[in-house]
Amino acid sequence: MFCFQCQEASKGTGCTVRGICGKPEDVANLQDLLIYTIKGISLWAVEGRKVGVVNGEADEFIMNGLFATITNANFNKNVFVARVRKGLKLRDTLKEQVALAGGDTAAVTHDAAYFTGETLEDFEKKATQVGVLATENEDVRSLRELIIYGLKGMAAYAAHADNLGYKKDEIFAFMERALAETLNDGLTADDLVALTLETGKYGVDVMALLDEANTSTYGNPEITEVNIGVGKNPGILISGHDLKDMEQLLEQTAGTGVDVYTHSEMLPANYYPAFKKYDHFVGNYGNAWWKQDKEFDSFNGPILMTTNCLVPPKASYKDRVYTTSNVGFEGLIHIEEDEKGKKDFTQIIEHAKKCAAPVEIEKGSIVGGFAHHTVLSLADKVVDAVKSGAIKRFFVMAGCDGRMKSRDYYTEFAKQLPKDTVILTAGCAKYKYNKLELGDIGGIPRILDAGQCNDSYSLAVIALKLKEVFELNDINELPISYNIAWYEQKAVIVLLALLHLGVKNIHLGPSLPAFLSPNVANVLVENFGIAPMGTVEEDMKVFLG
Ligand code: FSO
Ligand code: SF4
Repeated sequence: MFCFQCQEASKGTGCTVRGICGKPEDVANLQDLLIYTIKGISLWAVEGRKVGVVNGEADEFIMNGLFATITNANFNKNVFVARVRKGLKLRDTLKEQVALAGGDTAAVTHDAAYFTGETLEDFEKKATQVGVLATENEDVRSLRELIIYGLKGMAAYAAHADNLGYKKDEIFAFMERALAETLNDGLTADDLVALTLETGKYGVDVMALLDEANTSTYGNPEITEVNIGVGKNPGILISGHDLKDMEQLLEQTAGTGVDVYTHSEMLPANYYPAFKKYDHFVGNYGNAWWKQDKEFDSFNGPILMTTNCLVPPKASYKDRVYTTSNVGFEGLIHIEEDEKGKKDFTQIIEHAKKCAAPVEIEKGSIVGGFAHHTVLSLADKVVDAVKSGAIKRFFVMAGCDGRMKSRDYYTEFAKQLPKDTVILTAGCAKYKYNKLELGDIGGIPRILDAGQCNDSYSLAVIALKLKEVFELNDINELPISYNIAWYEQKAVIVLLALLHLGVKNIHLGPSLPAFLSPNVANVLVENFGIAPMGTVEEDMKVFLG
């Protein structure tokens, strides 16, 4: 195996025996083969679109396949074997559709569009030939993977929007074109850089689409005080990012005597008006994903993982973890949806009834809900505070949290920020500082949490609005600095989206991606001023002059 897609890539170069995330070698290889299969489907999808063939099933298969290979999403070998098998069938159906519609089938020559296999042995053999290292030139490999990881993040966000009935054909068409181009040996490094930036453009589009899906379905997030203590009833803990799952779980648990708590990236569900009507929605339990090995233990009740980040579960709570959608782990019960998009959570609810109430690990509350609608409704106040000098600078500290000790930097950075600065956050990165007492500036809290990592879109909307209000020509003239923490591939699409919007001088930590070759890293440094995280003191000087 060779995998270097996340921030924890072994030795800063790549995992070669078993992932630091716990992904075993056979699963890593089968994920490579699924990506290769998806590229093959994409070759036909691109050709098909030229003659009016659009296959919705293939679009969804590609989206979900990308999503399932994101770090900490799916560790189940059987899922990948089944998906490769299904993918090959879909690919061949699409090929026939293209031929029937008079498409240029001879134009498609790549092996990914034709290879065959049926048994596990066939797949395992093929998988070793089509992984990341199959691209020999390290710069081309780096750019191809940068694009693919951006697409994985894009696919995750597209999938959440799709679950709420929002989709855009342009986004599927782009994913397919970009995937097909990662097999094109005729592209130059410059072509691939251009495609990387274009990926950022569609990153903005997909986050806007998901924002529309979430806010039209559940209302605009509101300023909310979220309880972090516990009640007396048994509870179900829901983690991941999918709000449709959240809605269905709340509906089905109402009146059962079972409470619902959010974990990690589901915390922002507390900010949506549609979910506030449920009295048994108690609040948030615990912290970012990587603390689940302790927090799932003390929670006592069942846990529903709607997306990443799943950590291979410990024996002490393994029988209480349920998965759904693209999450998977051998031995855990997986909840499927029916044809109408409904999921039956009865067995989780019945399981919860037999469990003790959660052990209280924290008390009190945290405040969030500062997505674009709320912040823009406070725009006058914010603008006045900037004009009067009460707020000197904003720090966008969005992204991910993770278990590396070096991430303590972000806690320290937040603590040392001058009192006339405000942190704008989104994603699980917030858990590094969202329980600090940083106070407020004239009633504006010094930490404004917009929501999940996809709600980084909100931060971009806020920045663009401020640029307009202050009549600036360039988003970089705003008093906003970007100190982003990344971990997995959703952070890659967020980063590419910010680059597309013209944001410069982003600091990225706790380490630069292993998949950036020295030359590609240089392109990012020279054209966008991307810089690695330094020490808190050094960075504070750089940001504050
Ligand atoms: Fe975190 Fe995991 Fe949202 Fe990621 S829970 S690390 S960027 O999956 O998606 O922020
Ligand atoms: Fe290693 Fe990250 Fe890949 Fe897991 S996802 S195998 S930790 S690089």
